Amino acid sequence: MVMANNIEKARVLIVGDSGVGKTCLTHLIAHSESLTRPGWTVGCNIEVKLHEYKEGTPHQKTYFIELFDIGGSLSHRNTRGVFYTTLHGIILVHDLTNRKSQENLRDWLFEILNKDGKDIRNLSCDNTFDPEQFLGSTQLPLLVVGAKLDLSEEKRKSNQLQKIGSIAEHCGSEEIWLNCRDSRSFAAGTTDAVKLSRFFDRVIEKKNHSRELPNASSDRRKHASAEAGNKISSQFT
Ligand SMILES: Nc1nc2c(ncn2[C@@H]2O[C@H](COP(=O)(O)OP(=O)(O)OP(=O)(O)O)[C@@H](O)[C@H]2O)c(=O)[nH]1
Ligand SMILES: [Mg+2]
Repeated sequence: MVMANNIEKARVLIVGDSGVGKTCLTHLIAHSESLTRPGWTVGCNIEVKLHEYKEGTPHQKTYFIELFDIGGSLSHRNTRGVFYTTLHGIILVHDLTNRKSQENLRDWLFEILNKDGKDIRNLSCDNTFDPEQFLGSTQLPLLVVGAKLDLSEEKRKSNQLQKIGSIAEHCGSEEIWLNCRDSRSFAAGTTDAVKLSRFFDRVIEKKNHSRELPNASSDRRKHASAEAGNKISSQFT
């Protein structure tokens, strides 16, 4: 039997505006069940998911994915930076019935990357932060989740992700739309379950890669910072 403390860990941050559904989503991922009445998250709520890396291949290995579900309320803005120091992936969550919550994902990304990659701090005021370029060069895996699909008649009918102009398109990441209160949303074998599993595989690869090359990420960061400084970024929407 594998001892729990021999299992390696990788960490994913789950961010987005208050009330978009992060705690429901986190619970669903970790426990495969729905959570009907979550309270507002104060600080950070941590859940753990056992993930089979490269399941079904000779490289299969069990990992812990630590899910850091960050309270989205504005009042915690100044203190939540402590959670951004070690991370191997980010899930950006928005509410499909609230367009503003999608637009705000850019600010969330900036808040995290700015903390993690201190080199880009000075770019905050002159609008030159380009998340796509920065993410590309840090190779930090990203997943975008649109919650409350059950409440969005329009999105349910269209039955297709409209990625054009979205942050997922801009950053070249996958996007999932779902009802976080439906325990079947990540049922085995569904497209969304496969997307999530692939995302966690990339998170683990990111972790293993940064361990192998301890200096590489800071080199890349410097490079990204220099490049981002040369580029005027556009708005997402
Ligand atoms: N109908 C529906 N309700 C949802 C869904 N996801 C979340 N909710 C509800 O939305 C409310 C807020 O969800 P939370 O998961 O607490 O939101 P949060 O993003 O964690 O909010 P903070 O902790 O304040 O940052 C709760 O009442 C949930 O039950 C969904 O997919 N569909
Ligand atoms: Mg919460």
